[in-house]
Parts: sequence; structure tokens; C-alpha cells
Amino acid sequence: MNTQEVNFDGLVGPTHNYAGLSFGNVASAKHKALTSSPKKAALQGLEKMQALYELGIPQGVLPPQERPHIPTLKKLGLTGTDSQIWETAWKKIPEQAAACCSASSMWVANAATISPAADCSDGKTHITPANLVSMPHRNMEAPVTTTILSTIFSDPDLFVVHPALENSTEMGDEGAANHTRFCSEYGDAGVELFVYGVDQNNPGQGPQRYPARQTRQASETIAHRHQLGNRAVFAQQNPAVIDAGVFHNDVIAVGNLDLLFFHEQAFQQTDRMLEQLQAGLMDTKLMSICVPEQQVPVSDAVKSYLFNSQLVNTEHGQVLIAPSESEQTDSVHNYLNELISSNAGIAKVHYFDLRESMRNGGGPACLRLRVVLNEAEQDSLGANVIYSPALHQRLKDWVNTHYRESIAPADLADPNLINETRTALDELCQILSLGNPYEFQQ
Ligand code: SUG
Repeated sequence: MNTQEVNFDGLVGPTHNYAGLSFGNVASAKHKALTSSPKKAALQGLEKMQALYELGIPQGVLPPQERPHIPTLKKLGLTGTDSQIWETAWKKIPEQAAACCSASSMWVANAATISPAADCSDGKTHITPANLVSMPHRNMEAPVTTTILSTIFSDPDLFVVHPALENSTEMGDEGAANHTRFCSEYGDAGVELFVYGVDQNNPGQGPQRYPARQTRQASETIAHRHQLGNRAVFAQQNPAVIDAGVFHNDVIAVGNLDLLFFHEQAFQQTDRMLEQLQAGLMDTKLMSICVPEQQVPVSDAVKSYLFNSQLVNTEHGQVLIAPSESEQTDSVHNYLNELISSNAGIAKVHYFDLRESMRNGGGPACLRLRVVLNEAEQDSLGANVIYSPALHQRLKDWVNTHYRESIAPADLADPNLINETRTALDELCQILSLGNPYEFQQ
């Protein structure tokens, strides 16, 4: 049976804006208070999906969440109609109001950690939605993410959707952004790399300036619940790169099939990690491409988001789906030109303009959640989320109908955003046959 890796991309939500909410994410801080273009952002995302589909990469979509998120404000004690609550929130608790308006659910690499059935001892695909406890604006994504994933991956004979880990700093979990799977073919058993920023038993060895968003304890708990046994390898991120703005491992490394592409400063104890991955892969040789600091300094990796590229398998071999900032950063562009001509394992680079998302620190890889599915698993999905040219056209029309051209910081307080988003999401649920996953629909 044909087993493929499907990239589910997050649709950018109608309130996409720049509120500078993510401490430690240098792009988010740098672009705080700029005017965003939600329409352009969503269309840029759709163009990437279409291009990957045309490259022969199976593609799915995941919906955005309800923002402004009035239920969070009600929990904080605000009362009145939804419009009154929104107005009061901006007057009295503007930071929480901004958090309730973020379209951050678009970065679905942080939605969940997914272990394909071939790796799990019960032969089912295991999914753990990320709790995202380190950032309040992201932590509120977890409940609806869980509902949406349970709706899509609904067959209990094939999928186990676990609850998110407990909401504690000890169990900080950011999903697939810190998880990479290696294998020979997607349907074969593989080895899964869990990268953490801090071991809570040894917090002094974590970063000093910026938060470590993934803990070793969270990674180990997920590997255990996913029944990975010795198919899991744990590695610590180099704390110095977190302090340089690498808030997730997917900002400094990316892997696909038997290939790991990473910066030389990405990990602690790199050799040990590579040996363990090789042991897990058994007869399949792990290929690794290590980018030296001398050629691409960490600061350029962060600026260009080179490693937040997607590595995808095409008929021409492995191809890098990179943000156009990588083409515009000299060291990175030169490095990539050399890499391609050296035949080292990456055949081609395609550059994409994702600037709207990139200004919040979200590149090509942040926008996608990888799910390995065989035909039976694909046929079982509980919603219409597999990408096709027809779905593309419907989503494009939907964006053009419902999204604003721009949102400046002062526009966020507009109570019309509440109904605009709800109307758009109601229609999206029809397009995707998703049922009623949002609180406003209950
Ligand atoms: O969690 N930015 C996101 C970007 C997530 C990128 N994901 C991966 N690397 N996989 C974050 O920091 C900024 C939102 C704002 O500032 O309004 C934000 O949430």
C-alpha cells in the first residue's frame, strides 16, 4: 500500500497581525506594530500549497482558530456582550486582548507531535496536540487544536489523539517544531528525534536570555505515550542558539527521510546524537549535511530562516522549499548555490515569498504539519481537508471574500472583527466538512 507524507498547512486566519507577542522570537519583536495584510498572508500560504501540490507533494489544510477569542476574556472575568467584552479588554487589559487576537494557529508545526503508525508498537498513528504553555497567546490554541485533530483523525482503529500534556512549565511542549522523523521509506519504521531546550532537572544548563519552550520531560512523555520504545532519540538544543533567537529546533535544522540538514551549532553533543540516529536507522545510512558557522553564521540562519525550509521528496530527489529571505541573504544564497552544485543530497531550491508570516517568525516549515498516511488512513479522514485544485479555488474565493486588506494596530480593537471572523469560519467549516469545532458554534 502506498504510504505518503502529507503536509497539512495551516490557513492564515483573518486577524493576522503584528503584536510582538513572542519573547525570544526576534522577527516577532522586530516587526511589532507594523500593519499586516491578512489577505496577502493567506494567499501567500495558498500559493505555497499549490506549488507543492504541483511538485507532486501530497498536501492537506488545517483551519485557523476563532480570534478574537472571547471565551478567554470571559474566563478572565469580563462580562457583557461579546462586543462590550472586546472593547473593555482593549481599555483595561490590552496585553491579554492582543493575545486573544493573534492568528498564531497558522503555524501548525506547533499544533502537535505525530508519530506514524509504523513507529508505534500498537500499529496506530499517535498524535499529541502541543500545550504551547510558554506563550499565553499560543497556549489558548490547544483545546480547539485537539478538537480539530480529533475530527480529522477520527478513526479509533487507526489513530490515537491524546490530550495535550498538562499545562505546566515542566511540561512545555511545542509540537513537531522540535521533532523530526528519519526513515528509509515513509511507510517503514523509522527513528524519531526529539529536541528539547531545557531539562527541568538541570535548568542551569538551559538558555539564559530567552525561554526554552520545549522541555526534556515533555519530549520523553510524548515518546512514551506514542509507544516508540527505542525508536526515540533525545537531544538538547545548544542553549547559545536559543539565546540567539532559535526558539524552536526547526529554525536551525530540518530532516526528511534519511537526510538531516543542520547548522553546526544546533545541538549539544552532536556526534552522540548522530550515532544514536544511525543506530535507530539500522541498515539505512543517515546522510547529514552540517552547515559551518564560517559559511553561514547563526545570525544569518535566523535572519534568513534557511533551516525553516521544508525538505521534500520529489522525482528529482530531495528539494528545499525555502523562504525568499534565504535568497536575499548573501551568505545563505552563496552557500545554497554551492550546495546544489556539489550534489550533496539536495537537488534543488525553490524560494517562496511568505513575508507576511515570516515577519512573525513563521517560515515554510512552521506553516506545515507532517502526517504520514497510507491509503486506508487517507480514506478514513473525517473532513474534506486533502488539497486539490478545486479546494484551492474555493479557499482562494473564501479568503478574497472575507479577509481584510490590512490591519494596523489600532484596528485590532474593532468589534466588527468578531463577527467577520465567525462568518468566515462558519463558511470554512462547510467547505472543509469540519462540523462545528469552535466555541462560538456551540
Ligand atoms: O510561536 N510567532 C510564532 C512563530 C511560530 C513559528 N513556528 C515554528 N518555528 N515552528 C511563535 O513564536 C508571533 C505572534 C505575534 O507576535 O503576534 C508568534 O506567535
